[in-house]
Amino acid sequence: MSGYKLYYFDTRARAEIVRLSFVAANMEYEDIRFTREEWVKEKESGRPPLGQVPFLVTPDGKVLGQSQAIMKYVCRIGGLSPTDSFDEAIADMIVGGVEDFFQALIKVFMEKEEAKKTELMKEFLEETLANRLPKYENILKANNEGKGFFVGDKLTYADIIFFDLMNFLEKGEPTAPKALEKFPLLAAHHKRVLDVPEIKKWVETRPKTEH
Ligand SMILES: N[C@@H](CCC(=O)N[C@@H](CS)C(=O)NCC(=O)O)C(=O)O
Repeated sequence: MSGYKLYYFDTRARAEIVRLSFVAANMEYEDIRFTREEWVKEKESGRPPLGQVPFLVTPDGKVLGQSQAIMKYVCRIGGLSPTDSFDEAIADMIVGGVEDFFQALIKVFMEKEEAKKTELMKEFLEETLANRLPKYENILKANNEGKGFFVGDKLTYADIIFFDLMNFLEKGEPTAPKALEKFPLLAAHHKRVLDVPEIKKWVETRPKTEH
């Protein structure tokens, strides 16, 4: 029986939350990075359930798509899921909010005209993100005065996905995201996640890619 296999391209983007979950849970997996040509063949094979990457193949050959579903599955079996039902709902609310950010960012990245792209990114940082971050600071503060993690008393996928979004905005540079400068609790939370030894080791040694 082989181990877990995660398939994606040679970028962080949608797969990084799964890679971070595997490393934080101390679970072995194979990080398989398709070239575009390999992906075309793989897609034609019909194996990816929704015709997309990332997808996961489990040791017993089951296949799962959608990055957030894979992240939650890995965290569930790796002990990084909330145990209380309401905490789980809060964690999922955080995941949904990060997806809102991602959708807004996709619009920025799809824009071909440079001037318009710069304008959209400015709008994303100064409006979309700036309006939402105080709300994330409040959510964090509501749990243990903001001294720990988003829910419960240990790292969960809610912390991982938020950490990864901030990394993404900093082009993969993990330390002190500029967006969190005015949010001391979120900035300290970011450092707390980065200081998880397995996460620190991974972000320091992972392949350097643009996205
Ligand atoms: N919501 C999906 C989005 C997946 C997605 O858009 N994947 C893109 C790469 S980021 C893809 O498969 N592109 C290749 C294709 O569609 O052929 C997720 O989070 O997994």
